[in-house]
Amino acid sequence: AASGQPYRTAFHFQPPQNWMNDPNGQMWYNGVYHFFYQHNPFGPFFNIRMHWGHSVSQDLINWIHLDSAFTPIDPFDINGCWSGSATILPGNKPIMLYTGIDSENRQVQNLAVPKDLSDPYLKEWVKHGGNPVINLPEGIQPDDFRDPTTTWLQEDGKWRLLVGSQKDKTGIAFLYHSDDLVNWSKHDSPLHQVPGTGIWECPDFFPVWVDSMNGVDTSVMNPSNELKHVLKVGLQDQFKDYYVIGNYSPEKEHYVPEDELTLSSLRRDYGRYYASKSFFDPVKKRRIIMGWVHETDSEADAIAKGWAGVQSFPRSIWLDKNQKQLLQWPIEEIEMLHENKVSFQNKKLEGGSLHEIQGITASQADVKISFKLSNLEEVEELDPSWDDPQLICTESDASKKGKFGPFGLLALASNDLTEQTAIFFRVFQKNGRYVVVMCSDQSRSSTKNGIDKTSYGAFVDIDPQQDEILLRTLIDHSIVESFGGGGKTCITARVYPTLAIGGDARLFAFNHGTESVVISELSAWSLKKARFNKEKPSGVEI
Ligand code: DQQ
Repeated sequence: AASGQPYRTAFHFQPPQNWMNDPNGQMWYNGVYHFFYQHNPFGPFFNIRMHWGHSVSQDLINWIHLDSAFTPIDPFDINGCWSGSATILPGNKPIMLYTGIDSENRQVQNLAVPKDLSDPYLKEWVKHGGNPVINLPEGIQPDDFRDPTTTWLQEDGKWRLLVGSQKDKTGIAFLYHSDDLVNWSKHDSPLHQVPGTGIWECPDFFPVWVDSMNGVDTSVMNPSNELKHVLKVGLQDQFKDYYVIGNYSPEKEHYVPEDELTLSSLRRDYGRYYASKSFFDPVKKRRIIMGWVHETDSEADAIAKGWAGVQSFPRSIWLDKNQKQLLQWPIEEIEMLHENKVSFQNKKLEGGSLHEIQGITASQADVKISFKLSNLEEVEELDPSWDDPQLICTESDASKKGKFGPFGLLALASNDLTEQTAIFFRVFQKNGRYVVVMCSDQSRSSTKNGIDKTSYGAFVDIDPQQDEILLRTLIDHSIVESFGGGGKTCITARVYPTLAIGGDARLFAFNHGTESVVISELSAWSLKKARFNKEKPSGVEI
């Protein structure tokens, strides 16, 4: 981190400066990954007149920043180029659909295509002359209609897409059909809707294999029930992404989730994370998602920093073997940045002890740790009224001694531990079953005031008698992104240490429970800095 900029990230995507929110239009095309994002190029704060920032990469690690792909200058988007998605058409032709806020402040959906398919970076985009291609439906408020998904093609030759909306607080994913991607008609019934959830932002709808970690392209059919479909929506009122897993039949245009979408539905991340979007990577046959990690400091802080907003590290995403939830894992390319590996095995962490993980750069690291528990008969009963894991983590922070837990990592810790971001587990029993809670406690993350230091928490669906409790944490100066239970539960925290910065940050494994736990294995690496370069006008990388 440059002096005066201790919170710039080393390997999490950021634009050179100013505001960034949602990931948009990710795709792989002819050897290049494209990442677009909601961007205000004029300051480190949100402004409705959004542009589409654009960066390209060959490995999803090192990025080249290009000029904005879309600017709000046409009647159909003059008040903002909002979120949208890419589709690669048969014949290898990319298109983009995005929301424009038109000259009358209505949200409409627009189409754009690359100007020159032989430009490897697809720098210039041409907005379709007939925009908008989808107008505001009747009976919908002008600011309640946005964020088109990737389109998918089915056997009847028709393209489909979803647009997020609401009517009288019922969250809606409108379904549209088209033969030519230009003329769209709204299907009679939405793909899905749930009363009381408010507007659905940035819907993401995609198939997953029932028995493979591979990803699958959005248009793939489901002849022998080898696929399920995931619908993820962002609830603006909650500022949280939720998803359901279900069965989709394009013939009947019917989507039936296996569980209802509610405020206790599954989430891709239980921390600071929103507006996530996935895409299919044909090179490695995987589905990758990124999500917007918003600041938790103030607007004055943003102005002092000159920037606001980070993206989560790209994750592979697939269906768990139990078919009940998604699993996520940092993409393997992170290994390009690994250096200074330290590791050990079978180390007992007595109750009330700390073990420093030395030999790596603790402010820029990748840590994998697994805990083995025994004597689980001794586990505490979970208070039956404690059904909200976030509340458990808030009421029992990292300093509160339990029996099994808290144990985990103290990341971005200062010398005297006044600053620390604790990621930890507690194990309980309830009705004869074990319950594992994962927490990320930001309450001591910074000595600074005026920061939202909310603690996050979620259950991890594992049986600690059978399985070790795995934790992987990516630490990057001001972001701590954690994967519990091998990717079953993800929690991202945004933190601003004042002491635990750069070379002064330390990393510990800790056990603050009364029972000992065994670290069956630890591996940790320093991470090199990824390259983020601006393209020179000549087209040569600086
Ligand atoms: N952000 C965009 C909208 C979207 C929201 C505007 C979600 O298109 O609904 O920047 O964060």
